[in-house]
Amino acid sequence: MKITYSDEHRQHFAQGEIYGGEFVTPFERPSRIEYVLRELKRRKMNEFVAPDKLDMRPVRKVHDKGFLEFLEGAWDEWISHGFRGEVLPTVFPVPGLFKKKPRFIDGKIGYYAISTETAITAGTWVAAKSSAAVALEAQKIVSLGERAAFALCRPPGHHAHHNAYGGYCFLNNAAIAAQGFLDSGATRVAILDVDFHHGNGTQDIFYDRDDVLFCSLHGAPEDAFPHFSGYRDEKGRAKGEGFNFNYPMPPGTNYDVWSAALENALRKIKLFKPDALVVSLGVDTFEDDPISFFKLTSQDFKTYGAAIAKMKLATLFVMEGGYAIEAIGINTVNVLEGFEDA
Ligand code: SP5
Ligand code: ZN
Repeated sequence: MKITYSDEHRQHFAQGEIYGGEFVTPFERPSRIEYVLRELKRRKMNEFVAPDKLDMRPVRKVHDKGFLEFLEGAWDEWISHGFRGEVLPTVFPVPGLFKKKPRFIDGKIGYYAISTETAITAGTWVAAKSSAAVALEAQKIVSLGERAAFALCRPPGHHAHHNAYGGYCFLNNAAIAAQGFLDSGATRVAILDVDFHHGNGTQDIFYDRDDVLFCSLHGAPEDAFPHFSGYRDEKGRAKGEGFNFNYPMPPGTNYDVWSAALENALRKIKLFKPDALVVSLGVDTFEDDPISFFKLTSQDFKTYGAAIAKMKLATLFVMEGGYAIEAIGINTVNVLEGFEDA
């Protein structure tokens, strides 16, 4: 299958995140993508396509105008105040505080951020736009008739809301691609999120809509980031009710349990009869992932790639998380190979 990719992801290389009270090198780093590229080449998956300049139209349909302006200008504004570190939130509105957008940069960061591990740096906006462009290019390839494509996106996207960033995500690449499918003539699009973390951003963006079905398999919010969403009773709102399915699972979840949830989600997707399927492909469900708690083996990734192929849908894989650096390539390409060999 064709793989879309841009070097511009390297423009986003934050130096630090707060983890366990320490300032550490972010788990989400440029080398993740190098490992995937290396493994793709090793297995002779060589059909790389560079993206066109980002079409902002689908981006503006899924993200808030003020939010996009904030992301674009945050670094310059930060620097203009004489700050010398990376852009990090220091304050958050809790429920009950009137949430009006502040004027000063610290207030705006807290207004738009969901968490602290996601630093904005000089190159973040360029990299975030290139990541969305990579997703949209792969969507175009599928809309033009290919059975499947892989968007090797970085930074990831599924934690980015209509008007919020965090969890290493700025623009919601999978949501933008789903919107791209609709704008290219699809009537219904399904999104299957297999990243270890709840796809809170994607859920937020499509929560009121019945043209995009969202199914997410993830670590239960009692124990896992993003902690405040991903419960089973979040089913959608208004017209969107019945078009959102969450599959929270506890620490230690292995493939027997995980694949039963996958089968259930695939049944919902089949009933929805989508014109295209977007897979938010995070491989942080791996047993050795440093920040997650599922127990999938490298072989399991191949097995579920094949299960997704059996849906016989036009399928777009969009890269999300995965932090067991050396295994990211093997596990990601196992999904793609399992899909292709099925
Ligand atoms: C795209 C994606 O996978 N984003 C994940 C962002 C997770 N950020 C916060 C993680 C906090 C993890 N705490 C784990 C304690 C485990 N020992
Ligand atoms: Zn994740």
